[in-house]
Amino acid sequence: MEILNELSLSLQKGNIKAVQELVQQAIDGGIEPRTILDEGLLAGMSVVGEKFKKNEVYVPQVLIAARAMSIGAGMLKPLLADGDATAAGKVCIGTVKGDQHDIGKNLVKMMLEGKGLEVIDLGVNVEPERFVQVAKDEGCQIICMSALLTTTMSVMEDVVKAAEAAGIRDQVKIMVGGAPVTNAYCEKIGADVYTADAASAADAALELLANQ
Ligand code: B1M
Repeated sequence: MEILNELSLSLQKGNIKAVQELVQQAIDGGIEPRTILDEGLLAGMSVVGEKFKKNEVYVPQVLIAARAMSIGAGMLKPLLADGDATAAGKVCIGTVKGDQHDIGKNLVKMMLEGKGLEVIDLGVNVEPERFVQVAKDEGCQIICMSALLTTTMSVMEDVVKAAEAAGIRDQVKIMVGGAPVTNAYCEKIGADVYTADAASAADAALELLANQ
Protein backbone atom coordinates (compact mmCIF):
# COMPACT_ATOMS: atom_id res chain seq x y z
CA MET A 1 0.00 0.00 0.00
CA GLU A 2 1.38 3.39 -1.03
CA ILE A 3 0.68 5.10 2.30
CA LEU A 4 2.61 2.39 4.19
CA ASN A 5 5.60 2.82 1.85
CA GLU A 6 5.47 6.54 2.50
CA LEU A 7 5.30 5.86 6.24
CA SER A 8 8.30 3.55 6.04
CA LEU A 9 10.28 6.17 4.08
CA SER A 10 9.33 8.98 6.49
CA LEU A 11 10.44 6.85 9.43
CA GLN A 12 13.75 6.12 7.71
CA LYS A 13 14.26 9.88 7.32
CA GLY A 14 13.27 10.44 10.94
CA ASN A 15 10.54 12.84 9.88
CA ILE A 16 8.40 12.69 13.01
CA LYS A 17 5.72 15.09 11.76
CA ALA A 18 5.20 13.08 8.57
CA VAL A 19 5.15 9.81 10.54
CA GLN A 20 2.42 11.21 12.82
CA GLU A 21 0.36 12.44 9.87
CA LEU A 22 0.72 9.21 7.90
CA VAL A 23 -0.12 6.98 10.87
CA GLN A 24 -3.25 9.09 11.42
CA GLN A 25 -4.17 8.92 7.73
CA ALA A 26 -3.67 5.16 7.72
CA ILE A 27 -5.87 4.79 10.82
CA ASP A 28 -8.54 7.05 9.30
CA GLY A 29 -8.31 5.06 6.06
CA GLY A 30 -9.28 1.92 7.93
CA ILE A 31 -5.95 0.09 7.67
CA GLU A 32 -5.51 -2.51 10.44
CA PRO A 33 -3.27 -1.14 13.25
CA ARG A 34 -1.13 -4.32 13.15
CA THR A 35 -0.59 -3.79 9.40
CA ILE A 36 0.41 -0.15 9.97
CA LEU A 37 2.89 -1.32 12.61
CA ASP A 38 4.35 -4.21 10.60
CA GLU A 39 4.33 -2.87 7.05
CA GLY A 40 4.92 0.82 7.82
CA LEU A 41 6.86 1.41 11.03
CA LEU A 42 8.71 -1.90 11.48
CA ALA A 43 9.46 -2.15 7.75
CA GLY A 44 11.10 1.30 7.92
CA MET A 45 13.06 0.41 11.05
CA SER A 46 14.31 -2.75 9.38
CA VAL A 47 15.75 -0.71 6.47
CA VAL A 48 17.43 1.61 9.00
CA GLY A 49 18.90 -1.48 10.68
CA GLU A 50 20.34 -2.79 7.42
CA LYS A 51 21.86 0.61 6.60
CA PHE A 52 23.29 0.87 10.12
CA LYS A 53 24.94 -2.53 9.61
CA LYS A 54 26.59 -1.31 6.39
CA ASN A 55 27.65 2.02 7.95
CA GLU A 56 25.36 3.88 5.56
CA VAL A 57 23.65 5.62 8.51
CA TYR A 58 25.04 6.40 11.96
CA VAL A 59 23.84 6.50 15.57
CA PRO A 60 22.15 9.96 15.45
CA GLN A 61 20.03 9.01 12.42
CA VAL A 62 19.13 5.69 14.03
CA LEU A 63 18.08 7.48 17.21
CA ILE A 64 15.87 9.92 15.31
CA ALA A 65 14.25 7.02 13.42
CA ALA A 66 13.81 5.19 16.74
CA ARG A 67 12.06 8.24 18.19
CA ALA A 68 9.73 8.42 15.19
CA MET A 69 9.05 4.68 15.62
CA SER A 70 8.14 5.16 19.30
CA ILE A 71 5.80 8.06 18.57
CA GLY A 72 4.08 6.20 15.72
CA ALA A 73 3.75 3.03 17.80
CA GLY A 74 2.35 5.11 20.68
CA MET A 75 -0.45 6.35 18.41
CA LEU A 76 -1.34 2.74 17.57
CA LYS A 77 -1.20 1.53 21.17
CA PRO A 78 -4.87 2.07 22.11
CA LEU A 79 -5.96 0.48 18.85
CA LEU A 80 -3.80 -2.59 19.32
CA ALA A 81 -5.38 -3.22 22.71
CA ASP A 82 -7.82 -6.12 22.64
CA GLY A 83 -7.71 -6.71 26.35
CA ASP A 84 -9.57 -9.56 27.92
CA ALA A 85 -10.75 -8.30 31.30
CA THR A 86 -10.51 -11.78 32.77
CA ALA A 87 -6.83 -12.17 31.88
CA ALA A 88 -5.29 -11.02 35.14
CA GLY A 89 -1.55 -11.31 35.50
CA LYS A 90 1.51 -9.33 36.40
CA VAL A 91 4.68 -9.18 34.34
CA CYS A 92 7.97 -7.38 34.82
CA ILE A 93 9.90 -6.54 31.69
CA GLY A 94 13.27 -5.05 30.88
CA THR A 95 16.24 -4.99 28.56
CA VAL A 96 19.15 -6.82 30.15
CA LYS A 97 22.24 -5.33 31.73
CA GLY A 98 24.66 -3.71 29.26
CA ASP A 99 21.97 -3.25 26.62
CA GLN A 100 20.25 0.05 25.81
CA HIS A 101 17.94 -1.12 22.99
CA ASP A 102 14.33 -0.64 24.03
CA ILE A 103 12.15 -0.43 20.94
CA GLY A 104 11.37 -4.16 20.84
CA LYS A 105 10.95 -4.28 24.62
CA ASN A 106 8.49 -1.39 24.45
CA LEU A 107 6.53 -3.16 21.72
CA VAL A 108 6.30 -6.31 23.85
CA LYS A 109 5.13 -4.16 26.78
CA MET A 110 2.49 -2.55 24.58
CA MET A 111 1.19 -5.92 23.38
CA LEU A 112 1.11 -7.34 26.93
CA GLU A 113 -0.86 -4.33 28.14
CA GLY A 114 -3.10 -4.75 25.14
CA LYS A 115 -3.98 -8.19 26.47
CA GLY A 116 -4.97 -6.70 29.82
CA LEU A 117 -1.85 -7.66 31.77
CA GLU A 118 -0.24 -5.39 34.35
CA VAL A 119 3.30 -4.62 33.24
CA ILE A 120 6.12 -3.28 35.40
CA ASP A 121 8.68 -1.74 33.06
CA LEU A 122 12.20 -1.88 34.49
CA GLY A 123 13.65 0.00 31.53
CA VAL A 124 17.02 -0.81 29.98
CA ASN A 125 20.36 -2.00 31.36
CA VAL A 126 18.61 -4.02 34.06
CA GLU A 127 20.74 -5.98 36.54
CA PRO A 128 19.77 -9.68 36.91
CA GLU A 129 19.07 -9.26 40.64
CA ARG A 130 16.65 -6.43 39.92
CA PHE A 131 14.45 -8.59 37.67
CA VAL A 132 14.29 -11.16 40.44
CA GLN A 133 13.78 -8.72 43.31
CA VAL A 134 10.92 -6.94 41.54
CA ALA A 135 9.28 -10.24 40.53
CA LYS A 136 9.49 -11.35 44.16
CA ASP A 137 8.34 -8.07 45.75
CA GLU A 138 5.54 -7.43 43.27
CA GLY A 139 4.39 -11.04 42.87
CA CYS A 140 4.96 -11.14 39.10
CA GLN A 141 4.09 -14.46 37.47
CA ILE A 142 6.32 -13.72 34.48
CA ILE A 143 9.71 -12.09 33.89
CA CYS A 144 10.20 -10.87 30.30
CA MET A 145 13.68 -10.06 29.03
CA SER A 146 14.87 -8.48 25.83
CA ALA A 147 18.44 -8.44 24.47
CA LEU A 148 19.62 -7.06 21.13
CA LEU A 149 23.34 -7.65 21.41
CA THR A 150 25.13 -10.98 21.19
CA THR A 151 27.34 -9.67 23.99
CA THR A 152 24.41 -9.09 26.38
CA MET A 153 22.18 -12.10 25.76
CA SER A 154 24.23 -14.17 28.22
CA VAL A 155 22.80 -11.97 31.01
CA MET A 156 19.52 -13.80 30.46
CA GLU A 157 21.11 -16.95 31.87
CA ASP A 158 22.24 -14.95 34.93
CA VAL A 159 18.59 -13.99 35.54
CA VAL A 160 17.49 -17.64 35.36
CA LYS A 161 20.23 -18.53 37.86
CA ALA A 162 19.36 -15.56 40.10
CA ALA A 163 15.71 -16.68 40.16
CA GLU A 164 16.85 -20.17 41.17
CA ALA A 165 19.14 -18.78 43.88
CA ALA A 166 16.32 -16.62 45.26
CA GLY A 167 14.06 -19.70 45.46
CA ILE A 168 11.37 -18.24 43.14
CA ARG A 169 12.12 -20.21 39.97
CA ASP A 170 9.08 -22.47 40.44
CA GLN A 171 6.79 -19.46 40.94
CA VAL A 172 7.85 -17.39 37.95
CA LYS A 173 7.95 -18.10 34.23
CA ILE A 174 10.80 -16.58 32.26
CA MET A 175 10.31 -15.33 28.70
CA VAL A 176 13.11 -14.19 26.40
CA GLY A 177 13.35 -12.44 23.05
CA GLY A 178 15.29 -10.03 20.89
CA ALA A 179 17.03 -10.29 17.52
CA PRO A 180 19.97 -12.58 18.49
CA VAL A 181 17.90 -14.83 20.78
CA THR A 182 16.60 -18.19 19.53
CA ASN A 183 14.47 -21.01 20.84
CA ALA A 184 17.58 -23.19 21.15
CA TYR A 185 19.22 -20.50 23.29
CA CYS A 186 16.10 -20.24 25.46
CA GLU A 187 16.22 -23.98 26.10
CA LYS A 188 19.97 -23.94 26.70
CA ILE A 189 19.75 -21.35 29.49
CA GLY A 190 16.68 -22.93 31.11
CA ALA A 191 14.22 -20.12 30.33
CA ASP A 192 10.61 -21.08 29.63
CA VAL A 193 9.50 -19.38 26.42
CA TYR A 194 11.09 -17.70 23.41
CA THR A 195 9.05 -15.80 20.86
CA ALA A 196 10.29 -14.04 17.75
CA ASP A 197 7.94 -11.07 17.92
CA ALA A 198 6.00 -8.93 20.34
CA ALA A 199 2.51 -10.10 19.41
CA SER A 200 3.48 -13.76 19.90
CA ALA A 201 5.08 -12.84 23.23
CA ALA A 202 1.75 -11.47 24.46
CA ASP A 203 -0.11 -14.59 23.27
CA ALA A 204 2.48 -16.82 24.95
CA ALA A 205 2.21 -14.87 28.22
CA LEU A 206 -1.55 -15.41 28.28
CA GLU A 207 -1.05 -19.11 27.63
CA LEU A 208 1.46 -19.38 30.48
CA LEU A 209 -0.95 -17.64 32.85
CA ALA A 210 -3.85 -19.84 31.77
CA ASN A 211 -1.78 -22.97 32.48
CA GLN A 212 -0.59 -21.87 35.91
CO1 B1M B 1 22.06 -1.04 17.98
N1 B1M B 1 22.73 -2.73 17.29
N2 B1M B 1 23.79 -0.72 18.85
N3 B1M B 1 21.35 0.72 18.38
N4 B1M B 1 20.70 -1.38 16.74
C1 B1M B 1 21.79 -3.55 16.54
C2 B1M B 1 21.05 -4.51 17.46
C3 B1M B 1 22.75 -4.29 15.52
C4 B1M B 1 22.22 -5.66 15.03
C5 B1M B 1 23.08 -3.34 14.34
C6 B1M B 1 24.08 -3.93 13.39
O1 B1M B 1 25.25 -3.74 13.54
N5 B1M B 1 23.64 -4.64 12.42
C7 B1M B 1 24.06 -4.41 16.37
C8 B1M B 1 24.20 -5.69 17.24
C9 B1M B 1 25.21 -6.66 16.67
C10 B1M B 1 25.31 -7.87 17.53
O2 B1M B 1 25.32 -7.85 18.72
N6 B1M B 1 25.39 -8.99 16.84
C11 B1M B 1 23.98 -3.15 17.20
C12 B1M B 1 25.10 -2.53 17.81
C13 B1M B 1 26.46 -3.17 17.52
C14 B1M B 1 24.97 -1.39 18.63
C15 B1M B 1 26.08 -0.64 19.35
C16 B1M B 1 27.15 -1.52 20.02
C17 B1M B 1 26.67 0.32 18.32
C18 B1M B 1 27.84 1.14 18.78
O3 B1M B 1 27.70 1.95 19.65
N7 B1M B 1 28.95 0.84 18.20
C19 B1M B 1 25.31 0.17 20.41
C20 B1M B 1 25.11 -0.60 21.72
C21 B1M B 1 24.50 0.24 22.79
C22 B1M B 1 24.09 -0.61 23.98
O4 B1M B 1 23.01 -1.16 23.97
N8 B1M B 1 24.96 -0.78 24.95
C23 B1M B 1 24.01 0.34 19.70
C24 B1M B 1 23.18 1.44 19.85
C25 B1M B 1 21.97 1.64 19.20
C26 B1M B 1 21.15 2.92 19.28
C27 B1M B 1 21.19 3.57 20.66
C28 B1M B 1 21.66 3.86 18.25
C29 B1M B 1 19.74 2.41 18.83
C30 B1M B 1 18.83 1.96 20.00
C31 B1M B 1 17.73 2.96 20.29
C32 B1M B 1 16.71 2.38 21.22
O5 B1M B 1 16.44 1.18 21.28
N9 B1M B 1 16.09 3.28 21.94
C33 B1M B 1 20.11 1.17 18.04
C34 B1M B 1 19.24 0.53 17.12
C35 B1M B 1 17.91 1.21 16.87
C36 B1M B 1 19.59 -0.67 16.45
C37 B1M B 1 18.88 -1.36 15.28
C38 B1M B 1 19.16 -0.54 14.05
C39 B1M B 1 17.39 -1.55 15.38
C40 B1M B 1 16.92 -2.28 16.63
C41 B1M B 1 15.44 -2.15 16.76
O6 B1M B 1 14.96 -1.37 17.55
N10 B1M B 1 14.70 -2.88 15.90
C42 B1M B 1 19.57 -2.79 15.28
C43 B1M B 1 19.68 -3.40 13.90
C44 B1M B 1 18.58 -4.37 13.62
O7 B1M B 1 17.95 -4.92 14.49
N11 B1M B 1 18.36 -4.63 12.36
C45 B1M B 1 20.79 -2.56 16.08
C46 B1M B 1 13.24 -2.79 15.87
C47 B1M B 1 12.68 -3.63 17.04
C48 B1M B 1 11.17 -3.62 16.98
O8 B1M B 1 13.14 -4.96 16.86
O9 B1M B 1 14.19 -5.08 19.17
O10 B1M B 1 14.47 -6.98 17.50
P1 B1M B 1 13.66 -5.88 18.07
O11 B1M B 1 12.30 -6.49 18.64
C49 B1M B 1 11.56 -7.42 17.90
C50 B1M B 1 11.87 -8.88 18.26
O12 B1M B 1 13.24 -9.12 18.50
C51 B1M B 1 10.96 -9.15 19.41
O13 B1M B 1 9.83 -8.29 19.23
C52 B1M B 1 10.12 -7.25 18.31
C53 B1M B 1 9.21 -7.39 17.06
O14 B1M B 1 7.89 -7.50 17.36
N12 B1M B 1 11.44 -8.96 20.79
C54 B1M B 1 10.97 -9.77 21.77
C55 B1M B 1 12.28 -8.08 21.33
N13 B1M B 1 12.39 -8.27 22.64
C56 B1M B 1 11.59 -9.30 22.96
C57 B1M B 1 11.29 -9.92 24.19
C58 B1M B 1 10.40 -11.00 24.17
C59 B1M B 1 9.83 -11.44 22.99
C60 B1M B 1 10.09 -10.83 21.79
O15 B1M B 1 10.05 -11.71 25.26
C61 B1M B 1 10.23 -11.24 26.48
